[in-house]
Amino acid sequence: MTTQGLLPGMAPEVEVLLDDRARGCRVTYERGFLAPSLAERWMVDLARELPLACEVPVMFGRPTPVRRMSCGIGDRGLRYRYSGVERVAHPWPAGFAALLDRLEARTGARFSFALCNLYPDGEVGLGWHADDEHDLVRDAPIASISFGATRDFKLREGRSGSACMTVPLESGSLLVMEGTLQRHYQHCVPPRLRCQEPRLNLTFRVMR
Ligand SMILES: O=C(O)CCC(=O)C(=O)O
Repeated sequence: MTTQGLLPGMAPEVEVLLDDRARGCRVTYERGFLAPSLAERWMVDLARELPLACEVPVMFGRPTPVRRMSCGIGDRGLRYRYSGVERVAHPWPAGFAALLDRLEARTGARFSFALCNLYPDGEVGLGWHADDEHDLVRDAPIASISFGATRDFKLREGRSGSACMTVPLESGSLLVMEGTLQRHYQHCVPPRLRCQEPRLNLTFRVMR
């Protein structure tokens, strides 16, 4: 895949959306982290090349098929287990070395794995959860790059209650969750029935 548009000169402003100093965590957002034409091309290439498969997570104790598709990509031999699903790393696509370098410069983390989620349309979302699984290095940053349809990302404190923040994640944007965020907050991508376009998201993680 082409890496044109990944040049450091592209980096625009970083917005701090949440700065919870008492708990040592924050969330930042960078619109236009990837050039729009690059984001568009990668969306098509990734959806075509990656072995995306529908998930059957265990919800309320029962395997429940969902229309969201996912797959893991990353360093050889890594696997990620969550909600009864296991994703074994498919090799990084061509062009990702430069992306990983750029994410490292931006976050200080060398990501070893990314979970790819494909939402075919706005009926499909992802429920409240924290990325706090055993396979992840605790408190390492998680970097999320979005492609395609803009979808809301919500954040809430604790494990119940309403959202304290809603961010429309635009194509080519980078959202970074840092510090102890996964211990104290949950996030979700709620359904948006009016949205008919697909969206693809990559969350880069540091595995144990
Ligand atoms: O699609 C997104 O923006 C969020 C994905 C997510 O929360 C996850 O992979 O854990």
